[in-house]
Amino acid sequence: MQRADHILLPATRPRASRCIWAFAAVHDDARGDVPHSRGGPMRAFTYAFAAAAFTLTFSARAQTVLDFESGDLEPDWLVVDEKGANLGDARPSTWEIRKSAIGLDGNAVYQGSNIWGDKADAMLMGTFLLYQGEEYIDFILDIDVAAADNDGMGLVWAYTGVDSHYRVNIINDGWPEVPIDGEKGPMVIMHKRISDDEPWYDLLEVQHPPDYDPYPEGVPMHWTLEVTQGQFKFTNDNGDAANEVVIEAEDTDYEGGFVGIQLYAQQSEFDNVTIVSTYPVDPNGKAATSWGALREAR
Ligand SMILES: [Ca+2]
Ligand SMILES: [Ca+2]
Ligand SMILES: [Ca+2]
Repeated sequence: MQRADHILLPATRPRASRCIWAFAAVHDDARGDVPHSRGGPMRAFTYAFAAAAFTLTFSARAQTVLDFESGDLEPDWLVVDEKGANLGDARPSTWEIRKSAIGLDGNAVYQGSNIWGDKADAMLMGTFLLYQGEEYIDFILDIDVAAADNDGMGLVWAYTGVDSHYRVNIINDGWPEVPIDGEKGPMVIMHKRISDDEPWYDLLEVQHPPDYDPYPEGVPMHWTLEVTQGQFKFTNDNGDAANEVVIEAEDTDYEGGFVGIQLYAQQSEFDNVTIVSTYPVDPNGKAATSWGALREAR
């Protein structure tokens, strides 16, 4: 039991993890309640029930669903804006939870400022919203999205600092104006953050039209990010208003960290963030970065 605790329980327990242990308890009770059964229907039922409970335990264990219905960003989420020197429009971000105005599911998280950077407009940057409940190594993240503007929006993962993470962004407008890596919108682009000053990001992969289909504004979309052993795959269904966008890249130095959202001059809503860890053991015991250290470094 000691070993199971160590492997299965995250340092910070999301609600989903508590469900797991409820299922596990049911499993144990089911075995204990029929000590005199020696076969027949009751025994078959017991095994079937135990198997079902195990399946539920296994599938429910690693899933976290964040639907914003509580109305509070804290304690699950942390806002991080780029430092002033990395911003061309430094108005602070305005992440808030509101009743969706762009067709998402009840309450959604919305960012309404036009914060963007850097000053020379050489790289897409701006603001992050980070899920601080758990760190992830291999995972599948699903999220509902709706954009009210045509600028940069995307996901970050393996976030251990503003200067250390991976990200994917989609943008329909023609920015950045003087791209340091030569890539400007419209595009879908995947990067690895390597520094807090120029050049900020290493290019991993990029697609422009006609390979990249610009996203619809004001239409709910669904994004999926799959990360497995340093292989990254991002999919945007484009709300069935345009062709699906798929981009893939890899990095053999990949380790893991926190996940979140990143925006550049974009006002948009997000909802139903669903994260399933596909890593064989809980990553929290292995991750080098504590959230406290991350907070200090922001
Ligand atoms: Ca919601
Ligand atoms: Ca624009
Ligand atoms: Ca804008």
